[in-house]
Amino acid sequence: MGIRGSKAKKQAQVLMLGLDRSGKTTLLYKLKYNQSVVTVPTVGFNVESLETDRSSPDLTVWDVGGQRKMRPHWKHYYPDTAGLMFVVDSWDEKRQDEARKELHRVLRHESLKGVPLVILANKQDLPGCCSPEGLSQKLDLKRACAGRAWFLQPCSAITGMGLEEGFRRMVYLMKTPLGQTQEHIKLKMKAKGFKFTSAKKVLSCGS
Ligand SMILES: Nc1nc2c(ncn2[C@@H]2O[C@H](COP(=O)(O)OP(=O)(O)OP(=O)(O)O)[C@@H](O)[C@H]2O)c(=O)[nH]1
Ligand SMILES: [Mg+2]
Repeated sequence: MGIRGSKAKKQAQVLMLGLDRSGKTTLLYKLKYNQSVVTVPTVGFNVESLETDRSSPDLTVWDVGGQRKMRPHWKHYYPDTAGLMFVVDSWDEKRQDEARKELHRVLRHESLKGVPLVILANKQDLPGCCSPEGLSQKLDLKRACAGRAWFLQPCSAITGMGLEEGFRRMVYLMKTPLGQTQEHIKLKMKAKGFKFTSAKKVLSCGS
């Protein structure tokens, strides 16, 4: 842990879930180190700290393995979650129904009631991938996300496109009262300059 002045900055816990191979670990390390890492399926979790600007809490991001055998353990990470990110493979159409079921199951959990959600529509670099609008319909987001602040962010963990924006939107949603429309959020985000300044590895386990 580094020393960063006399007053410790607040930390907010962000839980990142999604099916196996959706790209969670790849995107976390791309965002943090701007490096494309070769991943293996995460057994357990990775956790990284991301620093934000002075007016926002730093983020502790938990990347939990998404294989079937890992999913019963997801609930142990729910307490103290300030923001939920759900990563979906936009290219692998065959698994989008499975992704929808898992997402809806997660959102029904009492501990995550009202927690803001950012869906990361990953792998947008692949030709023929599902559009964000198409994915929104396939995941039935409007219905499943009623009662919580949410945003769907297209991204690619390989090129880095949309990653910072996705986490920026998460910070924004955590600070914004419910009831704001997606368009309103887009407009506000354009006007705001928010940057991750640096990031520090806290602990890595699993993969
Ligand atoms: N083309 C492309 N490939 C990606 C992208 N993101 C991840 N991948 C690839 O998808 C595979 C799975 O990525 P991981 O990051 O290990 O997936 P994960 O969600 O962490 O999987 P689990 O740990 O099993 O839950 C790897 O071969 C990545 O290189 C992307 O945006 N575009
Ligand atoms: Mg992983």
